Amino acid sequence: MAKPRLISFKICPFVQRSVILLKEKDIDFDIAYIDLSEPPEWFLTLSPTGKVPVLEVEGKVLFESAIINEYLDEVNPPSLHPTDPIEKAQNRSWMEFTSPLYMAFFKIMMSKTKEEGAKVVLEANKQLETLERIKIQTPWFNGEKFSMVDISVAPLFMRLDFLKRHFSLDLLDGKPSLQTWSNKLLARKTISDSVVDNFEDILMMRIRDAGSFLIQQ
Ligand SMILES: N[C@@H](CCC(=O)N[C@@H](CS)C(=O)NCC(=O)O)C(=O)O
Repeated sequence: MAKPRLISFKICPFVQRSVILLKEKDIDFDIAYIDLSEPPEWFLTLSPTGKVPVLEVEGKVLFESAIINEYLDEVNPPSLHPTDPIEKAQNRSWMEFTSPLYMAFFKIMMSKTKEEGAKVVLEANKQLETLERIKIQTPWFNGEKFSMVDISVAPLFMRLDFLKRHFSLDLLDGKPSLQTWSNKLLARKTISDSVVDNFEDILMMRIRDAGSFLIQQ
């Protein structure tokens, strides 16, 4: 495979999913960061949705993080999916399940009032409780084998850990299986290396700029 180029925004969790996969598979890649508040013309020409991630590979353009990751997994064996079709399909369902939780994190960051924030936290909590109930294997989602579904949730746990450490907002409180899973994921090198050095400073700046309820506490 020719060296792919990933177009990124520094705090985008969806790009982070692709970065983790690229690192897990030890694929050599270039990364270009853009500012989504002022996307460059070349990016708008390249991206059909105006969203990151975009992967340029073999002279082609791929978009949507799940599709990018499926492609990278397929052309760089061994696959990080289970081989059993039903188990693989179930994994994909749970990967899909985690995606709206990223929007919840974004809304928590951007909520201006405590009431607004509490509403999003309540909704996110329900989804996390569902995930807690089905996470019965350890250490990873499928037991001993690290897989795509672990990658899909890792950026979320990184952001929940950030909320806990900086704002004492602990969405994993009372969810021991998820907490154990999160600890394990956040200790993994491909995951800790999947964000830029000043990742938390940038998140903090966004929270301040948004006038978020988090900093009014
Ligand atoms: N479903 C998409 C979501 C990607 C996404 O929402 N990316 C955000 C940044 S984290 C974005 O590019 N937003 C720009 C916009 O919506 O205009 C994926 O998984 O790739």
